[in-house]
Amino acid sequence: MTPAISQIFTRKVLLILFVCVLTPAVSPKEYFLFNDTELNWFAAFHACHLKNMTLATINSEAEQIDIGNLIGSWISTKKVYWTSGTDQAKEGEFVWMSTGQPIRYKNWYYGEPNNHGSQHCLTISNINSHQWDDDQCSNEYFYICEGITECSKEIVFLYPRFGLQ
Ligand SMILES: [Ca+2]
Ligand SMILES: [Ca+2]
Repeated sequence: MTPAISQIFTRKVLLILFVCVLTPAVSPKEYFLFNDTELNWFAAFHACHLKNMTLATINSEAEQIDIGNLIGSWISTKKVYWTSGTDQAKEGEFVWMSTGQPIRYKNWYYGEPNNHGSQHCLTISNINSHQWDDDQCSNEYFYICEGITECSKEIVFLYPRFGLQ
């Protein structure tokens, strides 16, 4: 590497470190709402993969707030979104299908999950303060995908040992 290229590379690394790492509250992932087509849960899971993303997971209060801010609150139309939460494998044991991890952080609406009429897929909507509900996986709703942020992609590129799994 010539000194000039090395200097540019170093400057870029420092800039990315400053913007992406040293600034507070940077989440390694980013949510994307898809309000164009309503799909069943399986089709939504597939649709996210086709976009090189995964159906959303919510692992903390901070992520819940992020996703709630994106969805917004009820005005005149109820909007329901799929996440990757499901208890299809074993009734009552919800996991995030996108990561395979059990659901630890929980934000169920009062009385949910109730498995009413055989409900196995986790929705979040613009009513009920974005609290969660289990719903029939064959119903058609909008969906939320998640991907890693541009910052994270840069960091993974420059520092593979910090790679996000
Ligand atoms: Ca269920
Ligand atoms: Ca329910």
